[in-house]
Amino acid sequence: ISVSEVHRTGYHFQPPRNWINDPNGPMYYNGYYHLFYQYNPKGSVWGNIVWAHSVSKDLINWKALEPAIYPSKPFDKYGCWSGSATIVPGKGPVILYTGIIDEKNTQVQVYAIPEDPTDPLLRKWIKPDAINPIVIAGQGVNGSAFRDPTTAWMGKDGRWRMLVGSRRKHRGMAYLYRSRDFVKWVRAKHPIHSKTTTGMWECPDFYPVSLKGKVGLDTSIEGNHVKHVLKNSLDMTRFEYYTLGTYLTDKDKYIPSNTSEDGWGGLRYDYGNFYASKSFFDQSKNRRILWGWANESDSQDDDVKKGWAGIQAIPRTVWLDPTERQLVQWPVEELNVLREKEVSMNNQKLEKGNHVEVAGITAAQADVEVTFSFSSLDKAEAYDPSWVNAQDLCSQKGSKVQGGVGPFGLLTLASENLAEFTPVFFRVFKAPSKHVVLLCSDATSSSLTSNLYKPSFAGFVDVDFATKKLSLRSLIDHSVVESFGEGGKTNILSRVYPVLAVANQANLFVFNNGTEPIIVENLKAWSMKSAELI
Ligand code: DQQ
Repeated sequence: ISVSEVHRTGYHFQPPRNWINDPNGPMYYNGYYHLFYQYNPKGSVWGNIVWAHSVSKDLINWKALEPAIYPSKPFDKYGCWSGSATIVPGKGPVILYTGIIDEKNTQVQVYAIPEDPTDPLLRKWIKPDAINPIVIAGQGVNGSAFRDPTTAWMGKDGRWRMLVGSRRKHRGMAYLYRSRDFVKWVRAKHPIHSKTTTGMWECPDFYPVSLKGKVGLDTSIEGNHVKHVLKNSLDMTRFEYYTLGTYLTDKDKYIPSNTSEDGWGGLRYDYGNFYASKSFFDQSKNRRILWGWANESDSQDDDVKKGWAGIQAIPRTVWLDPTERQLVQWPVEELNVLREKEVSMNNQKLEKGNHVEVAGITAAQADVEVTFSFSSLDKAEAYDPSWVNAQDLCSQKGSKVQGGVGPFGLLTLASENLAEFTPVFFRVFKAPSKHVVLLCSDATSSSLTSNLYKPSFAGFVDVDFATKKLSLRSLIDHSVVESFGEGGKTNILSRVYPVLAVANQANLFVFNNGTEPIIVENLKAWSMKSAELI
């Protein structure tokens, strides 16, 4: 296998070649899922941005069509940047996206509709000249920081609303626009929300979640039985955060609840490489699905050599945790159709320093689900209250640093002699009145190659320890380790580029490096078939 192929994904979405970034305008319409995404048709670095287009019946196997939206008009001559789809009753799908009109990256919002609404694949899109651009920055708005319109929702007053991401100096904000006909949009006096010091809000997303159960809701649903989610992508760190809160519909204001931190330290969908995400309501299965882009973490030179860069994370169903303090995510159920050979491990005890191989599957392209248990928390290390940043803590206390309860978990993409491995593990600490659980996906030892970004990604896990168990699922795919802790409460996607632990030279282990013995109660692992990505 050539260098360019060995790290290609088998079931995470990527096109045959070239650069990709943000997922755009995802929707389900007339029997097909549509995924558009930011794409450079001319190379494997960012530039020449168009909306590439793929369709699927199951969110896993995709067929690429011609780019749907590309520079063709004065209002998008310099690029067709991110945006969203809204299915407008009686009208069909409408896409709103950001057009770049000059070399200074001045941004306007553009309206596009299918040329032939009866084409089930929605191949051709038109941008009516008479109405475009539908929104320009206007007075007091920073025209080079004015982009990424959301899916629109309709209020009780019959008017549509949508958000556009922006900033005023260092204050991040989401402007609110209203329209009666989806064509003429008027900016509301106040942004729906803003926050000091976060910098630009890219790719805002705003939607309701049900207080009960996992069902997803149409974006226009409002009322006492829902909370709202506002997510923003911060270009200064390439991290996203979200808050849960209340949408005051009479004032068109969003108020984050006091359980979600609003700002840099806020809740994250993913504590790893996951950016510019966007959700949509899948009316065929009544669920809300989240897409996110996972950038490369090798060098730009490597990307040029490979001829490709960027993947999409596995689409995730998203719902509100019963505690109402956070969201929960889980890979869409359709992914399971790729599960092939299955192996399992039951009641395997791991003493301090043990690692045990999970043999018999294609460890470089696999899905693993595991539940660990332990009989006591007494040996948990003391938690130092100054440890507020999970990633710093993980880089200090990696998998090789012995602990009390943990580190324990998986060694993914491991070479035989462990010269390379990407550990995904838990570590439990004892604070005065509670336990603090850290989930870490540490790329430090993932590759013998040196000029790679190898962060110790980590997040805290909000758990109830009544059961003394912790569960983990990891989707391993050559250069991707995408993990879901405690049923999807804390999730981390890492991009890694091993040189030894590739193809059939990759191995998978369970391990424990804490003094408290750990039981692998139940582990199931599957070789994964490749998705059709044609
Ligand atoms: N990517 C797009 C922008 C967006 C950014 C350009 C986020 O519309 O703000 O490719 O990754």
